[in-house]
Amino acid sequence: MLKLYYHPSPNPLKIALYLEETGTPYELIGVDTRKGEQHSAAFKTINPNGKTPAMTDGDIRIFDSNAILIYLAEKIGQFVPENTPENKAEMYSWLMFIATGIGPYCGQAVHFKHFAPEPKEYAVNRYDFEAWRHWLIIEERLTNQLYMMGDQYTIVDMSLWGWARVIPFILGADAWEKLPNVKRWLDSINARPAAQRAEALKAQFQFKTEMDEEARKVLFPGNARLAS
Ligand SMILES: N[C@@H](CCC(=O)N[C@@H](CS)C(=O)NCC(=O)O)C(=O)O
Repeated sequence: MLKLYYHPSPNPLKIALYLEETGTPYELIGVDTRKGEQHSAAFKTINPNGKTPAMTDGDIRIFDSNAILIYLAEKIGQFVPENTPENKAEMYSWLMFIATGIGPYCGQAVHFKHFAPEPKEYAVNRYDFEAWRHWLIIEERLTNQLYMMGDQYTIVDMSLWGWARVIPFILGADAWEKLPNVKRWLDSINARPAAQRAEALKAQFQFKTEMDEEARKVLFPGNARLAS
């Protein structure tokens, strides 16, 4: 059976959504990243990068959320557009845009706005600007179509959904005023029973929620260099 190594955060949620949408049986294994479980030797044999999500399929291991989505889509064959060169070019382009743009810039925007010490004005400005720039490209894309690939709901939407759920935390409470088409698209996915099941998975665990000294140490290990 597939095993999903999971924490209730944007990247693992993408995979949970795909599995729930397709009704694929899987075992859910919690990785409490605020307690540092992502750094264990056992977990790093599955994801050498020490981050969630990761997955095993028998003896096969897969890590990095969009790689997992592509692997699952090829294995299960659902929520992918018709297999044409044009569709594949478009799908891979948006998946990479999300993996290399939306994810990292949103992650850093959250880090500098909510967790970094002062002075941070330069970094907040840079990452807020870039996170906005990426989301405004998505806003444009969704202006005249229902989903990222057109009329069809696909793994590109699922990948984006992981981050879109937390846009107010990333961009600010008034972000939806400038992203009405992203909001319309997000509401349509949030209304899906599979999205609600994916969101509810966290109730199976008691993940640490405090961002205390221990959590900062394991989530931001680079800070140790500043103290020395
Ligand atoms: N590129 C990776 C990024 C994974 C990632 O940053 N995961 C976060 C949760 S959304 C995590 O595990 N953070 C814990 C840490 O950085 O120690 C992916 O798309 O899967």
